[in-house]
Amino acid sequence: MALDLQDFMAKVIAKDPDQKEFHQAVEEVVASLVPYVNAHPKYEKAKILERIVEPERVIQFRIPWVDDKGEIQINRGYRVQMNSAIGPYKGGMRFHPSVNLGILKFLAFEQTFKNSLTTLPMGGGKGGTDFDGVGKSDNEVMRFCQSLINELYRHIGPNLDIPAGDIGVGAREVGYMYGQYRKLANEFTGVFTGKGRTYGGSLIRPEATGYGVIYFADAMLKTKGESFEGKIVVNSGYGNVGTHLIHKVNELGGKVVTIGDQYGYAYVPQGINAEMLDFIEPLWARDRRPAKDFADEFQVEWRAGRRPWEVKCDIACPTATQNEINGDDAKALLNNGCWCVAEGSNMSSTKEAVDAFIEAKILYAPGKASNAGGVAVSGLEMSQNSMRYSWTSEEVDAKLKQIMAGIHETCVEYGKVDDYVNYVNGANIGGFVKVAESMLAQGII
Ligand code: 2IT
Repeated sequence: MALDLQDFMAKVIAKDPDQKEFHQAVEEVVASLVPYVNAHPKYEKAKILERIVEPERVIQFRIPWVDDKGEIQINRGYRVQMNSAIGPYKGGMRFHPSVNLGILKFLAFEQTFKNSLTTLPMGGGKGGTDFDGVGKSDNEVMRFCQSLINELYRHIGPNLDIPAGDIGVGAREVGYMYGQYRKLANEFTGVFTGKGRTYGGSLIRPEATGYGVIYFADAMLKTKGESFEGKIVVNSGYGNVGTHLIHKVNELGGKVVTIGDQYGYAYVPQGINAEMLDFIEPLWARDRRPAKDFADEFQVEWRAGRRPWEVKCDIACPTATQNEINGDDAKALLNNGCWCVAEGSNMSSTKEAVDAFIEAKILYAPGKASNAGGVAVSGLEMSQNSMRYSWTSEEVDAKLKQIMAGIHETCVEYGKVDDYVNYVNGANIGGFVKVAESMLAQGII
C-alpha cells in the first residue's frame, strides 16, 4: 500500500473543497515525503500523514465589539490547534480581512514543520480573525482584542497553546490580548510571545524573523563560497520581517533596493538606509500608511500597481504574504539573473514559482525553513518566562544564529541529491521526522 500523491490529495480536497491554500501547503509537503514515507512503511501503516493533515482541534468563535461611533461590530475568530505531538501548540495570530479557515489551516500546517525544524519543543498552531486594523483607533483595537480574548482565553495557556503575532498583530495587539488574558486567568504566565520588554518579552524577538531569514540565506550563500557583500536584494514587504531584514542586509554589506505594499513598490537604487528605516518603522507598524508616502518622503521612484520581482537582483526576499511570487514573477527573477530566493513570508511562492526555482537549480529556501527565526525566538521567550529570567540581546542573537545554522544543516542532510540541495524536500522531510516519530511513540491519538 504505497503512498500516492494524487490519491492522497483527492481525499484531502474532497473533505474541504474550498481550502485551496491548505491544499497547496499539504501537496507541497506530501510531494516531498512520498519517497521517504514509501521507504519507511511504518509511517503509512500508522496513517501518520492522514492524521497529520487533520487538525487536533479547531475553535471558531464570535467577536462582538463596539466601535468609536457606538455601533456594534461582529468579527469571526479562529484558533487552529494542529499538532501537539512535540510540544504545546505554538503559532501567531493573523488579523486581516482575507483570513478564513483554509488560510489558517495552511499556516498551522506549515507551522508544525517549521517549529519542529527549530528543534525547540513547540507543536503547531495558528489563529486569527477577519478584523481589519487599518484605520481603527487604539481604543477600538483594544476593545476588539479584549473581546477576542474573552473567548480565546479558555482555549490557550502557557502549557497548552501560546499565540504570538503575525500579519496585523504586533506588540500593541499582543499587549492588549495578554492584558485581558492575565485578568481573566488571574495569573502572570508566558501565554503569549512577542510581548513588550517590560512584561516578559524577549530581546531580539521583533528582529528575529528578518534577521533569521538573512542568517539562513547567508548559510546558503556560503555553500557557493559567496556572501552578502555587494549583493543586490529585492524585498517586498514593509512590516516587521521586511524592515529588520533590511537592517541585517545592510550590516552584511548588501543593498536592498525595493520596499512596497499592495499598491506598488518604491525603487531605491542606492539601497534603503538606516535613516529611511527610521522613517518607515513607526509609520507602518502603527499607522499602516501606504508605501507611497515613503517614496514621496525620500523622492525615490514609486511604481504603482507593480511588483518588485521585475527588478534585477542577486537575491529575492518576499516578506509580505502567501503566493506573492507567481510563475511569471519567478521567470522574471530568473531571466534577470536572480540566483537565491529566501522566503520571509509563509508560502511566499506559488507551486509554479517553486517548480521554476528548483528546475533552474538556484538556491531556494521555503518560508518554513528560512523564516523560522521568529518562532524560534518565541520559543526562547517561553524558556525565559519559565525560568523567570532574561537573556541579553547577544545571548538571544547567538542562539538564533545557531538555530538557523542548524535548520540549514537539517535541510542539507535531508535535501541534498548529488550536488544540488533541494531545500523544499530538506525542510519538509527534516521537519516531518521528529513529529512523525513522536506521534508513533505516543500511539493512536
Ligand atoms: O509564522 C510565524 O512563524 C509567526 N507568525 C510567528 C509565530 C510565533 O509563535 O512566534
